[in-house]
Amino acid sequence: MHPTKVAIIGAGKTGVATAAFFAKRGTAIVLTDQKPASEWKNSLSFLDNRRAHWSIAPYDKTILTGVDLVVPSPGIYPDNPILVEALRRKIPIWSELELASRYLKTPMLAITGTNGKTTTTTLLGEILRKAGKKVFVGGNIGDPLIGYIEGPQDASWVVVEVSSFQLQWTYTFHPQIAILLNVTPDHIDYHGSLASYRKAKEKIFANQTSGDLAILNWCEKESPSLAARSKAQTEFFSSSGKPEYGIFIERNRLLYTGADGTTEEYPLEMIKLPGTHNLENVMAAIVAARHCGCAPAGIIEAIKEFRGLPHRIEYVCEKKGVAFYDDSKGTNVGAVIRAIESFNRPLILLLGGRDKEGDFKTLIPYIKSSVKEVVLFGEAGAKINKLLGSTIRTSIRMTLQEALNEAFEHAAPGDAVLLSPGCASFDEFSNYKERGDRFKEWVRELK
Ligand code: UMA
Repeated sequence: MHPTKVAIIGAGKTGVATAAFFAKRGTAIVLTDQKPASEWKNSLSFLDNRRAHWSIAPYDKTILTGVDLVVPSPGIYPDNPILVEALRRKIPIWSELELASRYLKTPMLAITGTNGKTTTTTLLGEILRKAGKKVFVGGNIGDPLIGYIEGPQDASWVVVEVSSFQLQWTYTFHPQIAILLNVTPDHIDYHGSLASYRKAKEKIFANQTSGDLAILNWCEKESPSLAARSKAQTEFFSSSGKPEYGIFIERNRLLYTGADGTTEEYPLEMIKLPGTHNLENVMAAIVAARHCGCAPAGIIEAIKEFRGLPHRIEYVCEKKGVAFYDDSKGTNVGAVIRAIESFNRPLILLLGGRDKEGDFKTLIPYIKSSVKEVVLFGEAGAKINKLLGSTIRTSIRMTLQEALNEAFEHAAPGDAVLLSPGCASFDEFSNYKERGDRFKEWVRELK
């Protein structure tokens, strides 16, 4: 079906890319957004240069007049009155992911899950590139897939991070390789219940057939029934226990057994990212990469070089046996807890910056169980010191660089120094990125 008039709801990244796609095909376009048009219409001025038939409609059901397709942006909830009315009138509703996959000519590797999907998507992009393959990496990670369809479609694989919002309005979406990393409660306000959220996630497998591959987490209790329902071949990744096909941990290595009988070994020491969740991300990526035709030696090289996403518990380097990690994006207490929990080696934690009224007392049990010492810095240093009390070993320095030097002096081989500040950066830097970049520079200069 090619529509004659499409309604696009939401004029963010998805809406703009979708409008560009339809403009090229001569489809009439009508756009709306809950924000006043004055705030977003300039981002669509390119449509005039393309002589597209387009207009702006009020944010209500009048937009549906004469429309034969609705493309809602991912952030539009299913109970949005315009979508409810479109359903009542039986006007098809497709997500941009559904639309793009109908025109996609390149094999697709899709990744979803509550946590880890951006890391796994990025790593897979790196592994495939290292193996000499041309790759488009996009979807929820940033660049809408529909943008790739506009071009020559000359990649050997598209690697797409997909969210439950994007899966919600899919029907024919069909990745050759699909990964479901994990499902834990999230976005319940959008989906209504955990069951509906899970159902949306599982749509990643809905159209797979026997020539496709589904990659599942062995440690999730729903995986066996999902595997039984899947028409695709299934392989597992496992951080605990041994699946028949897939990858699992044995002593200091990962062992992979493919459904075709191949067996391979991957050294655990190649993984620089901390935490069991990252181990699972890496394992899922290995299984997918093997099925994309990447050789084990290249996969190992790419994983060795992969430092994680910038400023999110990113591995920096090792100095005198001490490993350094940049979690400058950890600007609240919850993020600091997640970062601490990712490590199973002694930690020196760098905490401080500009206070955002964080409840630092909630850190105490986590610090007591795995942190050797906290070095505080910046405007909030003294306040956090008071809140943590006397049972924790702390020291205070004025600046982040002084705190880093102090941490390095106190660290022993085998320790990790983690910048997870739990505070904003504005007392010393213009933003968290600058803070993280400077931290990494200073770490590399340490003697
Ligand atoms: N809008 C409405 N009505 C609403 C909600 C939003 O009119 O009820 C309008 C907003 O005013 C805005 C536009 O819609 O102008 C924004 O649309 P959007 O929120 O869907 O955002 P996009 O810019 O299109 O970005 C989307 C994804 N956003 C969401 O899923 C919320 C981006 O993922 C994604 O990178 C991008 O498409 C490209 O695929 C972001 C995200 O937070 C990173 N994703 C969630 C997550 O990872 O947890 C799912």
